[in-house]
Amino acid sequence: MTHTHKTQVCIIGSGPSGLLLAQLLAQARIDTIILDRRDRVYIEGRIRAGVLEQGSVKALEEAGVADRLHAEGLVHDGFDLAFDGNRHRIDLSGLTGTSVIVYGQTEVTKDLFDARVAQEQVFFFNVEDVVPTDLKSDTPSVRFRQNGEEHVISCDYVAGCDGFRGVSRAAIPSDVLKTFERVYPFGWLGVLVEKPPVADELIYANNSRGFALASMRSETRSRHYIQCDLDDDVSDWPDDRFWEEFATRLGPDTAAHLQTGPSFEKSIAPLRSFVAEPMRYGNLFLAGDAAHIVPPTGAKGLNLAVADIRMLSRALIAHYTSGNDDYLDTYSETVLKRVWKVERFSWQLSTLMHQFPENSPFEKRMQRAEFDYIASSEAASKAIAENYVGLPLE
Ligand code: RFL
Ligand code: PHB
Repeated sequence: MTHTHKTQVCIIGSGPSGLLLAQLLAQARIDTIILDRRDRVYIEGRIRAGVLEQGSVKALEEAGVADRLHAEGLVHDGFDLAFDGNRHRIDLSGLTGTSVIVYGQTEVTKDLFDARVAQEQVFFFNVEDVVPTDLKSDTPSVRFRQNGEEHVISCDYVAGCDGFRGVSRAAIPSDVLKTFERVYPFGWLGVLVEKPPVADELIYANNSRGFALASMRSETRSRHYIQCDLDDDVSDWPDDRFWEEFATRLGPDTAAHLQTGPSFEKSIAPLRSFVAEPMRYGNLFLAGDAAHIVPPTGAKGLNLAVADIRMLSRALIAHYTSGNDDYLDTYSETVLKRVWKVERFSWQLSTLMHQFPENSPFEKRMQRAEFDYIASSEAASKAIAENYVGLPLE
């Protein structure tokens, strides 16, 4: 027996993109169903991004889920770039008049889940074999299995918010979809530790042994990363080895303030730049990691997902409240313009701040010259600052 369901927008994926879209649509009384191949505990446990642009904060306010963020988030007015021991502060507030907020993706996800559960909205977790169909028709549907039972959801629109390895992008025929990709020759090893941060602000460091980032989740919890080899495993990095390498890369002056301790999370993520075009096929709309990936160096992955969702929710709300489809029709084109600018920034900062095995002595000198230029030029620092705090939506 097949269970049938009906909704206005079927959202595939319950990460930050899918959850935020559902909340913004709920505010406009638009009905949604969310499905995910994992469950809430698993999704909330994924340790990922940590820095929110003001535009992302505004979207969370509009979704009615920003109270804890305002109470617990840390406002950051700047961050440091370091190069072989020299430090240069990017004064975000002074250069742009704007700051960013340090608040973990895990917390954003928790707040969104709480809001949706409080409204008794529909989720299907642990679903399998999700297949979006009839996407070019006015009555698309999404089929899936849960606990061995078949389900089909008929809807007006499908939102593909199912991340880089989801099924939504794959539902676009290969003669329509164009993809662009750069895979970086290293990964990031990240640890969480219950110790105060090294400094009040984030430090991104390029050292001859590789990149390091000193970040945080609160005044008592730190999140640190180092560049590692792609074939490294977390078991290659016991805590002692991590702390020694991290301290070396930060340099003695900064490392003097480093408090070490046992890590309670340790993971390795590959670095990739990726864009899929177009982000619409019939009545399927892609958003977030389902359509694009950035390397984490500019802290843009989550913010870019939120920016997509702001545009997609605006378009769906215009359709349902005034019958105006202009925003739906221009969604892919408008969003992709900004996506490419953010891809450029993330690629540029990643290229500046990492050690690339293939770099010649000339390219290493170019990296150093670029750092020296940024450190000596307000214009160059401002270009970094305005990208870091977030470009306008359109
Ligand atoms: P997500 O968070 O990947 O959520 C997608 C959801 O879809 C579900 N799903 C499916 N559901 C149903 N059917 C299927 N066939 C499905 N396939 C997948 C998944 O279970 C999941 O729940 O995408 P979303 O919502 O677009 O959010 C994007 C952000 O999560 C992402 O951009 C950032 O986390 C990227 N990112 C980072 N960004 C930063 O700004 N700073 C970071 O430090 C940072 N670290 C990271 C990251 C991404 C990582 N990934 C994807 C491997 C570290 C990692 C490890
Ligand atoms: C983090 O705290 O996880 C973080 C912060 C800044 C980045 C990437 C990750 O650029």
